[in-house]
Amino acid sequence: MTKNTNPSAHVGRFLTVEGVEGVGKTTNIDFISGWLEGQGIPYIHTREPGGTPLAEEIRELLLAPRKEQVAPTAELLMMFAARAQHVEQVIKPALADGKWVLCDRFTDATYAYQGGGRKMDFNKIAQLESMVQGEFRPDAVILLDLPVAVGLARAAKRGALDRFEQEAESFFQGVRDTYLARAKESPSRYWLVDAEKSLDNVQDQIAHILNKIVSGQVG
Ligand code: T5A
Repeated sequence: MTKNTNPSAHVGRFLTVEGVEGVGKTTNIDFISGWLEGQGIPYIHTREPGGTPLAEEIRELLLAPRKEQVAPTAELLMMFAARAQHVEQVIKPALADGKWVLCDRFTDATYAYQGGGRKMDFNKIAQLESMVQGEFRPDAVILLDLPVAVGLARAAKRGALDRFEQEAESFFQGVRDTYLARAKESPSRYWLVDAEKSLDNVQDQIAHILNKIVSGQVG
């Protein structure tokens, strides 16, 4: 791999990776990390919910299976509480330092899971997004897409299911539909990847996208 000499590669970019359960985010984020290293692009890798000690504690609260029903509003507020901490303590400082931020999920996941999955009002999510982030948004979203049943089967092979993974298939169908609708609404920000293909094929698609992002092309 030749190093990137394009000066725009050395301006911090905020890149997020999204998709339903088992779509291969973790696997492909490792691939993206290797690609950025190969290009000599400074970056940090982080995740949501989480990314700071406080936000990671909130993640544990959110993901732990529990007998008590979690009120959707409580879940939504915890997602944004973790995000507020993460954006201020980690994401913005890294971007200000000229680093790329590679983030496993961000606010698009809130629209997809709390909006599309839990059926919470998208306007309420937008209000919180505005309160926590102002106009701050990812520069690019890589959306890994596959049929829900395929992703759930992959996720089930990994062992114990967290609180979200225990939801019904219809919940994840709402998640996937919302991601796809958002990608359609904002084609300049979303890059769609067919994640049902073999891992080699998926990573070829991602490398192609990364080359375009580095060279400043839109989605
Ligand atoms: N959440 C999050 C919200 O509800 N609202 C929010 O605002 C946010 C930010 C935690 C949960 O929080 C929710 C969504 C989530 O339920 P998470 O940790 O990102 O988020 O949880 P998961 O989606 O479960 O992420 P995982 O990392 O556990 O799964 P991945 O990354 O999608 O899948 P991965 O890479 O582990 O791959 C799964 C398996 O498939 C294989 C892999 O080898 C692995 O075994 N695989 C393939 N197999 C065949 N072909 C391919 N192309 C393959 N790619 C991967």
